[in-house]
Amino acid sequence: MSRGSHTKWLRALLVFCAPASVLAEPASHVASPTSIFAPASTPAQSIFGLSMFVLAVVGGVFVVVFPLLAYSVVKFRDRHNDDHSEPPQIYGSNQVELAWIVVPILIVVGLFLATAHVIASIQNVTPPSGSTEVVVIGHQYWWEYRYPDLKIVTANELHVPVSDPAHPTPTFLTLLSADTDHSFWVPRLAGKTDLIPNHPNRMWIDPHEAGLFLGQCAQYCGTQHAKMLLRVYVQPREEFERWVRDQRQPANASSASSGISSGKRVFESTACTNCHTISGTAANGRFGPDLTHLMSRDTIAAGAAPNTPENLRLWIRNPDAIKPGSKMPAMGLSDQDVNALTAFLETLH
Ligand code: HEC
Ligand SMILES: [Cu+2]
Repeated sequence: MSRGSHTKWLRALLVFCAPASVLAEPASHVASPTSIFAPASTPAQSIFGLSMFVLAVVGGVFVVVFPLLAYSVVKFRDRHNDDHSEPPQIYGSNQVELAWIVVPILIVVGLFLATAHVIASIQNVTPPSGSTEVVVIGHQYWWEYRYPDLKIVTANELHVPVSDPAHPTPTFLTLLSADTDHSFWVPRLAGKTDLIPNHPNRMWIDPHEAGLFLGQCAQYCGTQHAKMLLRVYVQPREEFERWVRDQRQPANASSASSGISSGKRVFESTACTNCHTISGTAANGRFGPDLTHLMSRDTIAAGAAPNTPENLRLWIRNPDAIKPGSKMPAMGLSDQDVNALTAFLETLH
């Protein structure tokens, strides 16, 4: 072999081994915030364990089969001095035939049982006391979150408490859709579950550590499907309870300055109220996100943009500038009205 072909083989080997080195990296160093290799919740851990088991089994098959294949390819390759007559033929061998039927069946049955076990262990869980119930409603292109017991309605940023594995306080999600199919997938917390119109689905998460967990609508649902991002804020118990208290307050629609009160007037006298709710005002629309505590959110439009005054102004003037094809219309308001509206929205803590 020449030097050139040596480096070629080496490079091929490196490409081949790269995925394995990703697996070997410790969970905390995983670069992607949506890595399935860094599970932080029981359902995600079970799925991760199953993936590793399947990978080990198929890896074992590969390790046995590939060298045999490579050996035969090299050993029995066409040589120039071959006489090209047929090798001796063998008909029927009970041992060989049994081996290649029974062994694969055992492997497939093993994979089937392991998968069925994981599915059952995730699905057959009844909510323990102390668990949180959330109704998740998928909309084109945003998420509605309702906490029926806590009487909270919010959007796009799901808040849940940390669950100590010794005393689990999981969060159970009932998944609904207002229009078409969506799919809830936060890879570090759980597997993917669809939101299907007229077919409520259930899933649960019990995040073991605090932090922000990201995901993405995982079922194509229309033009802005790609900007239908999932943000799950996992908080220590006290912090979560503080969030709950704040969300239960009525809107802080103080009209301290004349700019703010004129913004409130614009809001209440235009179609905003048909699509949006602000508790304590006449606005009770449900087509768009609840804005009662808009300023408690880090992002707007399902994670499409940070929640800054500039982005709010841009969004109200022309939603398509941030999310082309979103279901909120540009209202054609004057600059003055847009500024007043933005000032008003910024009081919604
Ligand atoms: C026809 C219904 C409709 C009208 C009218 C409407 N909106 Fe919206 N609005 C939506 C929808 C739908 C979304 C979610 C868009 C998305 O994320 O894809 C939205 C999102 C928003 C958001 C971002 C909220 C968040 O948490 O992501 C703000 C702020 C907002 N609208 C303000 C307004 C204001 C102010 C008006 C009046 C000038 C208004 N909207 C009029 C439907 C409407
Ligand atoms: Cu979607």
